[in-house]
Amino acid sequence: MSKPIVSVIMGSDSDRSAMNEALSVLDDFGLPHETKVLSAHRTPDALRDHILGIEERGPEVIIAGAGKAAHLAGAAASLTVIPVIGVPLYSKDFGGLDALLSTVQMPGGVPVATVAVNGAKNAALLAVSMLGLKYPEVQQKLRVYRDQLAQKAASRNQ
Ligand code: RP5
Repeated sequence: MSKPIVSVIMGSDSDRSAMNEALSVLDDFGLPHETKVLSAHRTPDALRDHILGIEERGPEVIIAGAGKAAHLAGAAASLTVIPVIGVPLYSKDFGGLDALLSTVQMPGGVPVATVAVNGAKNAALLAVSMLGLKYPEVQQKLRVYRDQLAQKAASRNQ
């Protein structure tokens, strides 16, 4: 795998630190990814071009993180049939509840798989899980990861 297999987009440069958790998981699993700051509100044309080009570039899953009136994941989902995982991001006024509702409350027909507020790590793990259906080596790495999680939890009881 050398072409990007996951496309990670975020609404603002200020989202980078929260979204880095997703990039770090993708790196750990050896999944090539592309990253771009794109906004449903500030750069709608660039977002559209980016999403419409995705099938040609290679990504098979999109992770979209945004805060406040977080329409990025939904707007991306409206432009492609590739699965979109939305990451609602924390902001101080409403603690991320605004972004959670904006991301998760999609109208019937255009779903966004939404993780918890600031759940970029889980978004990447969900992408890994989806890709594992197609790539056995990825699924195997996920099994090992889960085994390690279980062992770590069990070791705390010893
Ligand atoms: C959203 O507004 C972004 O995803 C970000 O979480 C939030 C604030 O953006 P900035 O004003 O910091 O650029 O669109």
